[in-house]
Amino acid sequence: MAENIVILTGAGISAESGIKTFRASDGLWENHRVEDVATPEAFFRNPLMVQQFYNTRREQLLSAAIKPNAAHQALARLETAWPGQVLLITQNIDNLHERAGSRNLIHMHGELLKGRCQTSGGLLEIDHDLTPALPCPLCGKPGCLRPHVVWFGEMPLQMETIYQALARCDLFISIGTSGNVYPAAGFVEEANRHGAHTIELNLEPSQRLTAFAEHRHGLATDLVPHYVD
Ligand code: BJW
Repeated sequence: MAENIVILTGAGISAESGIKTFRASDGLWENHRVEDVATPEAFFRNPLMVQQFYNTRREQLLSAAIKPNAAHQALARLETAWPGQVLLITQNIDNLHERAGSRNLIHMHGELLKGRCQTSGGLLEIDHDLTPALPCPLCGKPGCLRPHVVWFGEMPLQMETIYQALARCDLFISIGTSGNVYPAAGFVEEANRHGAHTIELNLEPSQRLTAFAEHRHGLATDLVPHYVD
């Protein structure tokens, strides 16, 4: 029977498409660490600042310059060609995996091009700036529509499906993530526990390096097509 593959991606896979990673030396946003902006407390205290963080990133994602790269494309090819199951779990809120053609995809930290009504939980496609004064199209309350992203202290999305897939997988591949943020940083142990082969593909050794059976270091656009094809 064909092997089941689970792939976890992080900001490093989109770096060569022109999207900044979080923890690189130039990864600060207007001198704020992501840990200080991406929290429900920050949104409560200063919704304008947090909305601006996501407005800037949404505008960038929608610009013509940002496109899927060879690593996103290689993973989409793998999903089509592989006889077993390939589940792609991304921590990224950009849409570059789906634009490259990946379909069996979980956005565990949400999606930049969606907003969520805090009253009803309903989701909306968003291609414009959000501001605290804007009435929510779903419930009418000003400032109610928030970015559909998972902040620190919030539960990442589709965790049950993810843990079920990790329990069944034969191969776990982690690409372009620093291994600083849980629960994603713990997926390698879960895969190990269930007997999967585990491999890290990253620019540099991650925080979780020693948990992986195998690692390769370099640019995602080199490593991923080479590994997959
Ligand atoms: C390249 C490259 C190239 C560059 N090619 N590679 C203490 C211990 C353990 C846990 C906790 C703790 N205290 C608090 C926690 C929990 C907390 C947490 O992990 N905090 C840490 C800071 C310690 N986690 C949470 O709160 C999460 N929720 C939670 O735990 O709920 C409870 C729960 C319980 C039980 C089960 C399940 C849940 C929620 C985390 C939400 C994270 N949200 C963010 C922001 C929102 C989305 C957004 O704005 O985009 O998500 S934070 C930010 O970090 C973002 C990312 O998805 C995430 C991960 O970052 P990533 O992708 O790894 O990026 P970088 O920049 O760190 O790394 C990039 C890597 O790429 C680097 O290694 C480069 O070398 C490499 N690279 N160029 C290949 N060209």
